[in-house]
Amino acid sequence: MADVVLTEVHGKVGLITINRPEALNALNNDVMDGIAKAIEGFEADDAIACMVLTGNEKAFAAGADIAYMKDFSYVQNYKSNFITRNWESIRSARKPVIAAVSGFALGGGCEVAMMCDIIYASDTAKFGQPEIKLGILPGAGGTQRLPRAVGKAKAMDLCLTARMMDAQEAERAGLVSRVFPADQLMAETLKAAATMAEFSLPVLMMVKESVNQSFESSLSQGVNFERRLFHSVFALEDQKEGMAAFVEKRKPAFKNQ
Ligand code: DAK
Repeated sequence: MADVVLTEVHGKVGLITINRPEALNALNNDVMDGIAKAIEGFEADDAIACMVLTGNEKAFAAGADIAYMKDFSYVQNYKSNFITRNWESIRSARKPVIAAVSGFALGGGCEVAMMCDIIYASDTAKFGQPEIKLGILPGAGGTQRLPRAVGKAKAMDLCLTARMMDAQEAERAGLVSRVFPADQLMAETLKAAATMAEFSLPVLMMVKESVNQSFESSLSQGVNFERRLFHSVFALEDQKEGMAAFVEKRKPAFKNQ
C-alpha cells in the first residue's frame, strides 16, 4: 500500500503531501498520524525553517473519511476523544505551516487548511464546510476559525447551506492569502516558503506566535505580548546582524541565534 503521507525537503522547507488520491485525500487516522509524524520530524530538524502542506490537483482533502466514521457511537467518540489526538499537530507546530490548496478543501480538509498559518490556493480550489449535509456539524474548528477568517456573514452562509466557495471568493473574503494558476501553485508556495526560511528562525517563530496571540487575547494584552517579544529580540545576534547589514548595505547572514 502506498504511503498516505509523503515528505520531501526543498532547501530549508519541509514539504508534506497528502497522498490518498483514490478517496480525494479523505482524512483517516493513517493520514492524520502521517501528518503529525512529518510535522514532528520537521519541527525537530534544525535545518528546516518552515513547512508546506499540500494535496493533489483534484483535492487538498475532501474531508474526514465518511466511510470510516459512519458507524461510530456517541460513547465511543467521547471515551476515545474521537480523532482529537492527531488533529492537534498542525495547531501546535511552532514553525510556520503553509497550506497549498488545489481542488477540494471540504469539511475537515478546509479545517486542516485553516489550522495552517497561510493558505495559498490555486484558481481551481474550492472551500466549504458541507458537514450539515451528513447530519453533523464541523468538528475540527470550522465554526470557530472560519468566522474569524471571513466574518460571521459568510461563515454562517457556508456552514448552514453547505455551498462551496471558489478561490477568488475565498481570497476576497480573507481566507486565502494569494491565488495562483494551478500549474504555478507549488512553485510560488515554495518561493514564499524559501523567502521565510532566509529570515532568522527564532524571529520567524515569534512573529507566528505573536500573530496567533491576537486571536487569544484582548488588544492591550496582545500588544503587551508583542512588546515583550520585541524587547527580547534585541538579545539575539540575528537582530544585531540584521540591522548592521542594513546600515552596511549588504545582505544579512542570520545564524538563528
Ligand atoms: N470520505 C470518504 N471518501 C470520500 C470523501 C470523504 N470525505 N470524499 C470523497 N470520497 C471518495 C468517494 O467516496 C469516491 O470513492 P469511490 O466511490 O470512487 O470509491 C472518491 O472519493 C471520489 O469521490 P466522488 O466520486 O464523490 O468525486 P466527485 O468529483 O463526483 O465529487 C465531492 C467530489 C468532493 C463533491 C464529493 O466526493 C463529496 O461530496 N465528498 C464528501 C465531502 C464532505 O462531505 N466532506 C465533509 C466530511 S465530514 C473532527 C475532525 C474532523 C471532522 C470531524 C471531527 N475532530 C477532530 C473531532 C471532519 C468531518 C468531515 O470532514
